[in-house]
Parts: sequence; C-alpha cells; structure tokens
Amino acid sequence: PFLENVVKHEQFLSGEYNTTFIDSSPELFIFPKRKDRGTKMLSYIGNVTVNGFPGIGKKEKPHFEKPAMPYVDLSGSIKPGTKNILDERGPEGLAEWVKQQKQVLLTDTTFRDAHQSLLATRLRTIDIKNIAEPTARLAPDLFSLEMWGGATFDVAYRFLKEDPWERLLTVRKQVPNILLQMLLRASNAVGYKNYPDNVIKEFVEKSSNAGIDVFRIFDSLNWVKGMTLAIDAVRDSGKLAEAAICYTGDILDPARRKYDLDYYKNMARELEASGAHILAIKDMAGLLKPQAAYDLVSALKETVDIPIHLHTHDTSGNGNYMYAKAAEAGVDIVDVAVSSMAGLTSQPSASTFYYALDGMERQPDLNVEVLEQLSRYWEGVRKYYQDFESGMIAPHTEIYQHEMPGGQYSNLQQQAKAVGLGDRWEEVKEMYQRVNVMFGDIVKVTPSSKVVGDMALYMVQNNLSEDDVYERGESLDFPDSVVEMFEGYLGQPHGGFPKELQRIILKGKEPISVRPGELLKPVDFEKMKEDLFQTLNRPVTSFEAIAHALYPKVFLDYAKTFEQFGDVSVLDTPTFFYGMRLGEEVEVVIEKGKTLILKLVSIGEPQADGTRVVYFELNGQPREVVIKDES
Ligand code: 3PY
Ligand code: ZN
Repeated sequence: PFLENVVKHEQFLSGEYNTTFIDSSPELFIFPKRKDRGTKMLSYIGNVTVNGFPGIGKKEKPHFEKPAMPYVDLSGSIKPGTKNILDERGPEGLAEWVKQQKQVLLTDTTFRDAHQSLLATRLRTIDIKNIAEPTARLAPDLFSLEMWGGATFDVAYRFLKEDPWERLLTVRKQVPNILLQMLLRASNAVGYKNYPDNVIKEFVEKSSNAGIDVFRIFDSLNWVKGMTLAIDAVRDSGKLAEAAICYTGDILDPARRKYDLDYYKNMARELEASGAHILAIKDMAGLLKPQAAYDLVSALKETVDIPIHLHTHDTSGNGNYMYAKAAEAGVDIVDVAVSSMAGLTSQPSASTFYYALDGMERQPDLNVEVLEQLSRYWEGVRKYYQDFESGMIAPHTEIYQHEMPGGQYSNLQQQAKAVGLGDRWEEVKEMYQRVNVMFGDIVKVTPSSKVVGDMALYMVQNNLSEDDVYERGESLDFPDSVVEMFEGYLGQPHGGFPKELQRIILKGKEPISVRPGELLKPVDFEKMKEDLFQTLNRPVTSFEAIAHALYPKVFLDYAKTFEQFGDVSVLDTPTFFYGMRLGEEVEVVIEKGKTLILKLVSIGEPQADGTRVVYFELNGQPREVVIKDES
C-alpha cells in the first residue's frame, strides 16, 4: 500500500519525484484500512482496563471534565508570523528582525519542556493536536513554539506508543505561521550518547524537512568542538542554528571561579564564530539569579552581535524576576509556558511575565487574554496526566545547592525508587552535589547529568564516600555511563577530567581526546532500510530508519506494539491511560470522517490459562477480545 500511495501522489505524478516528498507527505503513510483495526484497538483497551498502564498500574478510571477549548474562529486565514519571516528573509534576515524588536519575544515551551519537566514527558500528540491550530490563530506573535526534541522523541515511542515524527508533521500542518523549535543534544541528537556524524546530519535534514525551523543545539559538557557538526548541518538545511551555552555554577560567587563571566564570553564568541544565528543561554537547572542574569546578558550583548535567547526553569521561584532583570539588560527572547503548565520545574509563566513588565517598554506585545484561554485548556488537559506529576508542590531553593536540571529531578527520583533508595532520596540529592565536586565541577545536563545521577545512586547504594572511591576504586565496578564519560565518549569537560579519578575509573583503558564522532562508523541507511524491510515485512521510511539508528530496541518494540494494537494515538488520553469503565461508551475518530463507537459491556472471570474474555460493542455490534490477566 505504501508504494501504491507513492505512485498516486500528485508530486510523483507531476514528475517532481524526489525522496524528500516521501518524508514530508504524511498521507503516504495512511494505508487502506485493515479489516481488524477495530479489534486491535479493543485489544489495547481491554489490556489497559485489565492490567493497567505502566507507571500508573491498575486504577479505576477517574472522571475528567473535557478541557475548555478557547473560542476561535477557524474559518479565516491565519495571521502571518515568524515562520513567514524566515521563509521570506532566511535565517540571517530573521535574526536581524529579532534584534530590531523593542519588546521581549516569547518562546512557548508548553508542547515540550513544560511537560518534560512537570509530567515526565508523557504529553500525547492528540492533546497537542487539539490546541495547535487555535494556538496558531490566537498567538501568532510568539517567536516560536518549542514542541520537539529533548526527551520527547524516545518517550513517544517507548511509553506513548506513538510516532514522534507524526507529531511534528501534524503540528507543522496546523501551525503554518509560527517557528517550530526543537532541542538538539548536538552529537547526542535526541539520545544519551554520541552518534556517528552521518546520523546527526541525517537527523537534522529530516527534522528540517518535517517542519523544524529552530534547532537549539547544546553539548552536555559545553564542548564547542562537539557542537560544530550539528551547527553546520542546521545551516546547510537553511534553518536557524541556535547554539546554547549551558549555565553552570554561579557567577556571583567569588569562591567559584571555574565558570566566570570570561568563560561565558569566550564560549559565546566561539559559538558566534561557528555560525550560530542566535545564542541561547540554557539555564537547565534554574541556577541563574536575577543580578547574575543582568550581568551575564549585559556582558554577552557586548560580546556578540547575534540575538540572545534565554531559557530557565522556575524551580527556585525566581524565574520571572530573573527574566525581568535579563529584559533590562537587553535579552531578545525568553522561554515561558502557559501558566497552568508553568512554574516549579517548568518554565516561568507567560502571563506572569507579561504582567511583571507592565509599564515597561520591553513588555511582550501580545494579547494576554489569549494566554488565559490557552491556560484554561491546559488546566483541563494536565489533569489527565496527574499520575505523572512529580509531587513537587512548592518552590525548591535547594536547587542552588544540588544543581539538578528541571527535567532530571523526577526522573532520578524514579530511578532511586527503582533501586530501592526511595527513602534515601535526601542522601541521593546531597551525593549528587558531592559527585559533581568529585568530577571536577562539570556541566550537568542530559546526558552528563545522568552520569552524575548514576554515580550518586551507585555511591549511596554501596555506602561509598569519595575517599572509598579513591582508596578502593580499583576493585569497584563503576556504572557503564561513568566509565564511558571518563573515556571521553561524551566529549571533554572544561579543564579536563580529574586525572587521578580518571585513572581509577578507567582501570588502565586509554581515554580518547578526539571528537567521538570521528571514531564511530557511519550508519549505512540503505542497508538498514533493507534489513528493517525483512524484519518488519513492510517498507520503512527514512524517518523510521533514523529512529532505528538512534534507538534500535525502542523502535522495534514500538513497531511490534503497533502491529499488535494498531494506531493507539487516536484514543483519548483517559482511555489510553486507564481503559474503560463498565458500561462506558467512547467515540474514537480513527480518520477524518470515520468514527468508531466503543462500549465496554463486561469483563469475564479469569480462566484456567490466566486469560479473561472482555466483551465490547463496536458500533453496536458485539465483539470480544481475550486478554491475558497479568495480576
Ligand atoms: C534535554 O536534553 O532533554 C533537556 O531538556 C536538557 O535540559
Ligand atoms: Zn529546559
């Protein structure tokens, strides 16, 4: 059916055939209906109803109100925005336009970092899709929507059983006017380790084809040498290369001189010289204090000519005060989220920032009532994800001590619980801080932050102190991630690794000092596609081949689940997480104009082989599925 779709596609018929239209034409992947689509969906629902959802467990489905949709007329044309400027003037022209704006511009992170940091990245495409066009119409003055990258890529496949590329294509279709932005971990792409150079290039090219306009590129050790390949790839794609400096330490603390103003100024100069169109200050843990922001932004404004985009997490509660000081110092763009998805480990609230700048000439230029309407929608949606909330309910100023990134806090807490350290969480946080000192005070952001977290867990679990590591290190089996980082496979930290510790951890292995990408064998994508064709018994797209190159097992597991349950991304979120109540009826739009009406009639008693028969009605017709009861 895929090839049938391709040869019927208008671009193929018009003779303009090239491979890129395949990747940017989602309709090619919509195949004629298979007869058993309904049964597959019922199998999924039956399974979640009987066995629960991973991370939630078996739980009675709560009653949720439908999220309030904003009032918006969907009939007229959509007001042009920054995406139109990019298309007309190119990346340099857009950067110039940014510098000319008097007001502070806003990036809305609700579709990515906000839920990565508040809801364990579990936000599903359907809840984004429903608000994407209203957002495009109501908030065309946003600089960008951060909606992809970071942890969203693997979490979509791994836990949500949906395709992240579909999310990107869908949002692009609904939002033609605002720049779409992603977070790219430089040579780690959207993963946790360095990948071969051709994987990074291919990933950037295809992400750009599918709709990304702004790539925020960072290296987890602030190693510029690890970033240039990604910057070049983005420039080659004609999109905006936003190169980030990860903010670490405290420039106001005279006792901590490793990351001082000169360090940041030098890195900014290097990134500008490497071809960045925009400079980002990525304050991933929310460590940047208001006066520090003023000093840093003022200094960087004098150092580089490109616009400055500031990112933070509001864990301490100081986020908006810090942004106001950055605005005074001339910051061009800041990252915010709609208020019901803002604050704490997420970004500062957009409307709070708006009101904070009332009476000031740099106040954002947008309709704040619209932000309230969008916030009401998200307030409703957020309730669907209540089982993924971190439990943090008030500001944590201890962040200034442990320096853990916003997106890591709840993850490491889960990791600690999984290894039986749930009741020693305070010790883990303290150890995280001590490990950082032992590692020589490094930048901590995905994936280096995970290495620090792994080592902290390892030390708490084995009751080890720093002295123990130095004295007994030769006989200790350190976590793989720690060994790999000290081997140089995440790149080189500022000032190098502590030599003695590196020797102990590597136990005689020689570290590398070159760019890991230079040593990694390129992926043969054509061969990979052929192999996948054999494994999956169907043609695979370039998008899928990249997913497989980045996450082979995660992707294949996803493909297997898709085979078993079909496309579950069309289910409403409560049904996806909790299944159905007895007697409940839900409507599922499986494609435009085609709706299934499902009713759960009864659940049979467990049988001798551990299965249960679950009885449904599908469009009024009885259907039953057999489910293995895992309890
Ligand atoms: C990510 O890499 O996912 C991050 O959000 C880092 O801050
Ligand atoms: Zn962040």
